[in-house]
Amino acid sequence: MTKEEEFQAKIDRDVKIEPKDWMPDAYRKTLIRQMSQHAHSEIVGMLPEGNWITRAPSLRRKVSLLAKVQDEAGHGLYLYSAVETLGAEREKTIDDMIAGKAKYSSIFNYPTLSWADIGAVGWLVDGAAIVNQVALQRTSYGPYSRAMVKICKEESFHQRQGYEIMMEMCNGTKEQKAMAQDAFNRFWWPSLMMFGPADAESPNTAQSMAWRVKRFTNEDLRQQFIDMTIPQAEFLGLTVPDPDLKKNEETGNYEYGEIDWEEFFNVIKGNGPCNKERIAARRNARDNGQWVREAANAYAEKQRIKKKVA
Ligand code: BYC
Repeated sequence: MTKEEEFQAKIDRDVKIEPKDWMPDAYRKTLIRQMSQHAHSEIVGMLPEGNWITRAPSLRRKVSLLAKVQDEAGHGLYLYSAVETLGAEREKTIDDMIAGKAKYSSIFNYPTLSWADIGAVGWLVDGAAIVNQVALQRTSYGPYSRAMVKICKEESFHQRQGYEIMMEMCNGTKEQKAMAQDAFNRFWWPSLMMFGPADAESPNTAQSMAWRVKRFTNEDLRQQFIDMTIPQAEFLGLTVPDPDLKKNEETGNYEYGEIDWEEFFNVIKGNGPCNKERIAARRNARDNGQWVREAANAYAEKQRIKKKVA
């Protein structure tokens, strides 16, 4: 058996690949691409929500939003550490994102215009993230799969935090219900786009499925999310902004209208409503944090020399 065949046989037996194991270069590259983009998404995802921390309507809401945003920072850090186990440099992956060479999730290029958007983000965006990440708990690369287990536990609190905001607004005044509906209208379609292009338009899916990096296709996960979310929208008394949505009684799945793929590709090319603002915020954070990284490295170096001398 060649090294490649041995590797694939291991994958087929569902044995996890660990950092020191032999792996094809293309597998390593795919993981670095997906995992670093996942890490960037967690960090950029803090921005639209962070926007509402100072304006949360009560202390209780502020505390839970703060905790959620802090969790996202943690998720980014686990994922950057997992990327480093593949030999990639964290700083280089961040530079690639700032230069527009590496992506982050399209969803974070939409603005959060009202408090109801914080409800919609928790409910829909974290809801979509959970569907994707529950599947990734079984991904073939050990460190990624283990990071996902911890992340999923925290995401379910995030989703409930969002849904609770939506429940309260939908049971509130007419104006609050209208705000919830407006947030739903704006976040529904971009949430569906989070799962990526249709399978026929997804260049990476076939190989990633064969390597079990991805356990389901983009369309399978999107369908799972829709089937899970429609009953939740009905419970809230919200109208799904899709006139073509209907349940197929035979399959039990909801059939949905055409996704605006032109909008999606435009957003991932850098032309969404907030792309420039998000990248500028990340660039500032990198540049303003440079002295902290230099000081930390200098301190670590000093400790290393001290140890060597002693
Ligand atoms: N946005 O061949 P495809 C969160 C790109 S954050 C932008 O299907 P793949 C949270 C794709 O990268 C959730 N780009 O790719 C945080 C590829 O371009 P490149 C983040 C997208 O990798 C804070 C091209 O389109 N979750 O949970 O097989 C607050 C062709 O696509 C998107 C993850 O990152 C998109 N939506 O499948 C709240 C999950 N979709 O890379 C919540 C991990 C596609 O060749 N990632 N593209 O230049 C994945 O599961 C997969 O990478 C994807 C895409 C399903 C996203």
